[in-house]
Amino acid sequence: MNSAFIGYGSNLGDSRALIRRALIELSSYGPVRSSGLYRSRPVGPQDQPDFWNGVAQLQTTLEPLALLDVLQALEQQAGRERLRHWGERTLDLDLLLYGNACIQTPRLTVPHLQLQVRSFVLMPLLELAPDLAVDGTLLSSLPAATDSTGITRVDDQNWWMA
Ligand code: A4P
Ligand code: MG
Repeated sequence: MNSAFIGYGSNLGDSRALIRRALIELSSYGPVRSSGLYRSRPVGPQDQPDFWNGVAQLQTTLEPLALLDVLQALEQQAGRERLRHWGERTLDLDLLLYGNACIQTPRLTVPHLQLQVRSFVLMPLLELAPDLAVDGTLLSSLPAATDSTGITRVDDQNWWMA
């Protein structure tokens, strides 16, 4: 079994329902735990709605590229359209970490490139794994790990099971 951390985000449509459905479908590939649910102001273009964000941990035997296929299929199922870079979306699923793997292929970069600078990713991730380190750096020691500007935790870890 490998431990994968997946960042989820949505700011179009019925975001809570779309994320919940994706987490339930992910559960068919192994046990899933989620962080609490967060509301966050958009990073990137400001003329878009606030996001719903969180991180899920999946214990799975799926290999990284097979997992990316699953994540992209779930994005499609949620009616994802690629409108603009860092823009609005019904569902974004990013593979943040896959065990200790370091992957650089045209389709997949792991650890995720923006992981260390995004509070809306680090805060929920550290809820699930407070002692995580990447390349020898404790994620909890990064400035973005504690910068809660524009970010509010609005629900607990069981929010998607209710
Ligand atoms: N790809 C490479 N590595 C990965 C990976 N580790 N996980 C490739 C997932 N995909 C990966 O993704 C583009 C390509 O990246 C994929 O085809 C895949 O092969 P995309 O999601 O279609 O592209 P995008 O959305 O234009 O860019 P990107 O960089 O994924 O956007 P981000 O970084 O996900 O940013 N503000 C708040 N508050 N909350 C948010 O969730 N999200 C974004 C989107 C902007 N601002 C936000 C939020
Ligand atoms: Mg993405």
